[in-house]
Amino acid sequence: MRYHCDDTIAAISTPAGAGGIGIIRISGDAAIEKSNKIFKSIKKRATEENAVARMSSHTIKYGYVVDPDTDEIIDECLISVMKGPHSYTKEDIVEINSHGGYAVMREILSILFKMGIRPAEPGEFTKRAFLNGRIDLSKAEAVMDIINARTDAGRKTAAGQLSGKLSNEIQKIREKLKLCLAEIEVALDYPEYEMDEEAGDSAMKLLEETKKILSTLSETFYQGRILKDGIKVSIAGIPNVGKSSLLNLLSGHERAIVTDIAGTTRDTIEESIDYEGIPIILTDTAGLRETSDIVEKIGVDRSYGAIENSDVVIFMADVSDKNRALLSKELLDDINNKFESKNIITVLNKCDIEAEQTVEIFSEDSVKISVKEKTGIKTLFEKIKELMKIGAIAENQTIITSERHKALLDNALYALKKAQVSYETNMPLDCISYDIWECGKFLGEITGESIEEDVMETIFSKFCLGK
Ligand SMILES: Nc1nc2c(ncn2[C@@H]2O[C@H](COP(=O)(O)OP(=O)(O)OP(=O)(O)O)[C@@H](O)[C@H]2O)c(=O)[nH]1
Ligand SMILES: [Mg+2]
Repeated sequence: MRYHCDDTIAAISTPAGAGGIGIIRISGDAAIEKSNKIFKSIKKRATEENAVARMSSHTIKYGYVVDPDTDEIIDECLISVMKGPHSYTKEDIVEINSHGGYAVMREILSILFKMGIRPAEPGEFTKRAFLNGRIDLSKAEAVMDIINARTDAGRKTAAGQLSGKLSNEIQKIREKLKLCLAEIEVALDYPEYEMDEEAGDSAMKLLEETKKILSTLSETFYQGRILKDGIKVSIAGIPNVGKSSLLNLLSGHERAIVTDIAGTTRDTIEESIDYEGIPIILTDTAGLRETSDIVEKIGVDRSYGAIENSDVVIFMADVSDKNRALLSKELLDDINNKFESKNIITVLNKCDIEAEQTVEIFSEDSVKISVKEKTGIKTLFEKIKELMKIGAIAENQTIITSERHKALLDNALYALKKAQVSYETNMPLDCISYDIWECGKFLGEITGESIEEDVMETIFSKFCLGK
C-alpha cells in the first residue's frame, strides 16, 4: 500500500530547548529538491553544486545551511538522505542535523516553509508510515509509548508491541476466525443441507478457543496499565508517624518537610519513583485527625481523596508508643471499613524504638519498618508487587497497555459470545457469521486494518510534534 501525500512536511524532531544538536526532519516528494537549495556542501574547500540531489540513499554529508535568497549562512550542519520506500515514512526523507539552538532551528524551518514545505502536524511522520503500510496502528501507538516510557518495564512492553508482538497475536486470532467462518460458509453455500453437527461443533470449538485467547489478552490490561502508568500508592495515617519521612527516603531527597510536630504536612505531595523498573507514584498525605483548623481540614479531605484514588494504601502506624499505636489501630479499622475494596498494607514504623506489646495490636501480616534505620523497605515493596500481581506476568507474554485496545478486545469477545448464543438457539447461519465477522472487524481496528478516519486522527493527534 502506498498512500500518496502531495505535500512535503517538516518539523523539529528533537525536544524543544537548547541542545548540542537539533534535527529537522523533512518528508515527501520535494524533500530532496528543496533541501538541495538550502545546502552547501564543502568539498576540497570548494562548494559542490546540487550536493543533496547527488547523494546516495542513507548517506551523510557535511556542509552549511544557507538562505537561498540571500546566501547567508545559517549554520554548519550534517545532512542525511533516506530515499523512499526505505525510510521511516516510506517517502523521501532528508534530515538536517544543525546546532540545537532555538533560533537556528526556527530559521531553517522558516526558510523551508517559505519554499512551500508545510509544518508537520503532531505524529504526522508516523501517520504517513502507517498510511504507507510500513507499520500497523498498534506499532504506531507503541512508538509513542516507547518515547514516553519512564521505566524499564514500560519500555520493554512498548518495545514488544513495536516489534509486532500484539500484531502477531491479533493476526493469529483472525486466522482462527477465518477458519471458523469457512466452516460455516460451506454450510451457507449448500443451504439444502442443514449445517451438519460435526461442522457446527468444530466451528464452535474454534470459537471457544478464540474466546479464551481474547479474554487472556484482555485481562493483561490491568498489569499493562501499571507497567505503563505506574502503581498509585498513598501513604496515610495519624500525624507524626513518619509518612513524609518514608516519602523522602523512597524518593531519595528531602521532598517533604519533616518535623516532630504533629500536623506538619498540610497538603498531598506526589513523587514518582522507579522501583526495580516498576513506576510507582507515591503520594504523601496530611495526617488524619479531627481538627478545627480550616487549612488542616482541607488537607485531611485531600488525604481521603488520595486514598480513594490509589491502587495501594500504605497505612502507617507508629509503634514506638502504646497510646499512639492504639489510636492508629482505631483509625485503621475505620479506614478498612470505609475503603473495603482497597489494597491496604499496614506498615508499623519506628521499630527502632523498643516499645512493649505495641506490635501485637496489629495483624500479623503488617510490615515492620524503620525509616530511620532503613529497614523493612524491601519487604514493603514485595508486598506491593504481590498485591498488584506484578510477578504473575510471564516473561514473554503479550501485554496490552492501551485503553483503546482493551475496549476493542472486549467488544470482540462480546461479538463471539453473541455468535455462541446464536448457534445454541439455532439462529440462521448468517447471524453467526455476522457476529464472527464483527469480531474480526474490532480486532482490525487494533491493527488499523479497519479504522474510521476520525479515530485515526484522534490517535495521531496525541503524538508529539516531529515524530
Ligand atoms: N525513631 C524514629 N523516628 C522516626 C522514624 N520515622 C520518622 N521519624 C520521626 O518522626 C517524626 C515525624 O515524622 P514525619 O515524617 O514528619 O511524620 P508524618 O507522618 O509525615 O507527620 P505529619 O505530616 O504531621 O502527619 C520526625 O521527627 C521524624 O524524624 C523512624 O523510623 N524512627
Ligand atoms: Mg508529613
